[in-house]
Amino acid sequence: MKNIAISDVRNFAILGHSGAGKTTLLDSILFKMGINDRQGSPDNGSSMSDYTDEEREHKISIWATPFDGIYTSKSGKSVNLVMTDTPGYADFYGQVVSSCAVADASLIVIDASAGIQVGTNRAWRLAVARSMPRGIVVTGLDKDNVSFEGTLAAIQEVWGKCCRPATLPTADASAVASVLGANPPEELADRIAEIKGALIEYAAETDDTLLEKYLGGEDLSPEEISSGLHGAVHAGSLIPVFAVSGRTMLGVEEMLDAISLLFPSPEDTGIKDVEGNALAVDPDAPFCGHVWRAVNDPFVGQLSFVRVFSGTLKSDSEMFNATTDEKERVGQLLIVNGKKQEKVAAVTAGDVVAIPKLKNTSLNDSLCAMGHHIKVTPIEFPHPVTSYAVFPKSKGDEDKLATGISRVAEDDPTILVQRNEETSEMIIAGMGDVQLEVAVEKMKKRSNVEVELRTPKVAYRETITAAGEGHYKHKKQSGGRGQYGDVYLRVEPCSPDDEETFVNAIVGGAIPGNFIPAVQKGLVDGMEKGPLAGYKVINVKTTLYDGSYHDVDSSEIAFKIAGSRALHEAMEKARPVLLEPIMEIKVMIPGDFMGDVNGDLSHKRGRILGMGSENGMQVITAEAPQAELFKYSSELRSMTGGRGSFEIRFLRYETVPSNVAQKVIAAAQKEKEEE
Ligand SMILES: Nc1nc2c(ncn2[C@@H]2O[C@H](COP(=O)(O)OP(=O)(O)O)[C@@H](O)[C@H]2O)c(=O)[nH]1
Ligand SMILES: [Mg+2]
Repeated sequence: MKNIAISDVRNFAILGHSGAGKTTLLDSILFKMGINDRQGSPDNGSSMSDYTDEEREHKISIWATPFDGIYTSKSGKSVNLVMTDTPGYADFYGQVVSSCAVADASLIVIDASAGIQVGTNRAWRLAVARSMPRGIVVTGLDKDNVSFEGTLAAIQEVWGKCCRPATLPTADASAVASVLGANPPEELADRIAEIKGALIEYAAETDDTLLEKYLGGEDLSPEEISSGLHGAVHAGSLIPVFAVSGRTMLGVEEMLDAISLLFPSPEDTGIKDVEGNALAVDPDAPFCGHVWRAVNDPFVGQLSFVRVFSGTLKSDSEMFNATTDEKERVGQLLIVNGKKQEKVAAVTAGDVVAIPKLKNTSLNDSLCAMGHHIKVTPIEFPHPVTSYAVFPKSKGDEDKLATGISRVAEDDPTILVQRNEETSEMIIAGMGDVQLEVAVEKMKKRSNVEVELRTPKVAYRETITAAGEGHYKHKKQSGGRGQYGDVYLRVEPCSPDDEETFVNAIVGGAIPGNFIPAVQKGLVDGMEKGPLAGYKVINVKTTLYDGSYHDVDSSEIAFKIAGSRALHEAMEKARPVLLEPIMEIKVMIPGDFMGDVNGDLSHKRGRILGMGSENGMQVITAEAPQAELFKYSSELRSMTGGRGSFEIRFLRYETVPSNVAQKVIAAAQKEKEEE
């Protein structure tokens, strides 16, 4: 067990735009901490963080990867750093959401040669929404023609003066000095004195006694300054900015020293359970943790990653799953650093521990000490916005597909898999094409099944717009006993809320009572596949008003067939129409794209419902047919250079315009003929 106080734990998530340099920075931190004996890099596949096959192949981070180790500064002070490297690519945003849900702070990485980008803004908004204390890293300072001061000015312009340097580079970026340290390099002395003055003001403002002392003209002691700044970072009134090069390790040590001093500890964060009760962040309190990642990886096996919020968890013990109300047996506890695993006897608040082979536990479950029932708020993952129908490339691989697809969905909470009974398709839904492409590769590699993604079929519906009558006599005489069922019925439109959709108006026993359920069964069958194009029928009320029967030849099956056929005949006379799913879509974009996005939505048979702004983005709310939106995630990405995002949900069914309906009906007929 690590011999470190909870007040000396710093748990944070590393966030930012894809390619900003997060993983490179982390690799240099790991080298500095001695977790790695060399400096890994995502460029040549030696990164400790981007170690999975898919990350090495695509040369991007895909998974949230946690690290945990001890950092000892030059002064001899040790802290426990628990850090998660997150992907910047929008398709993998779910990983960022889960990392932030269990981190005490965030470190937002900005490439000095690119400035604030789409992914930086997305990370910032998430951190703000979660009220996370945060710091900013300006990296890439070894590159030509970059300026720390220039990037800082841009940051302050957008996010305000609360963003203040905690470390500063020399003009030639050969060294970095801590603003709070003694004996700064000559060339930085004036600038550091100026910033330090401002920082001391921040420190003083966090505490009334400090403020009094400061306003009275007294100097604050170094301890008072650092505890004041620690408070200011926690409150979000101060956002320290660090100058580094992840590549050359310039400023990495100075940054870690400052993080040790300034970032909050688990004790500061005031974690609450789902009912709002504060949890005691104390090794002696009852254990409480949350599963924020589940991994099924050939390298590391089956692991549940748990953030410990309070108490102590011991290996070879029992705990309680407060989400499923089941007892869970704990074997090993592992501190995992990429592919490296280290067994530990116990973990305490602030830690991220990996537990192998939990039987009754899945992602997003809360775990606690036996005899307790402590739950924290579950992570709310972003909803999938794009979907495809999945088919195995070779017939007969259906079973392998089912296993493969459920495995990828287990690892990634933003991938949902569902069978659409109406279209008989297996649907895989996710955040974007790259994510689903990676899922397809994984299925091939891990489950040995090659699959194809196609645009899903729309689950159209059929209904009627008028009343109509239908009659069908099912009569067969083929030797032996014949078949006889004769049905007259009427159909009329009804609303989805109507409870009575079948009326038996038979008088005088034209159809004997014992055959009525058979007619009804026939209607249910007939509604499953409508007369227009074989889609499910909705909002139709049927009245059975006449018929006839035969003493010997009438049977349930005969009345069932007659019911089903009479329904279709009646519907054909009742001006049947095709209905399609209409979705509500909420698109978030920077203002300059309003025209393009609006125009495109109108082209998609969309209706704009409203426009507004939210968190500095323009928001367009619209309704549009699902059929037009299957490719929206990639279309919006190319329209806005990745700066837009959207949410989508089902609203209702609506009549398909006749020109579109004709095509759908023709396609259905063709398919039927081919069968
Ligand atoms: N010159 C230079 N290149 C960097 C630096 N940090 C990252 N890179 C390069 O930028 C690319 C993206 O870096 P990566 O760490 O994968 O970015 P991430 O997507 O934010 O994790 C890689 O080719 C890195 O080698 C840096 O400090 N200096
Ligand atoms: Mg990365």
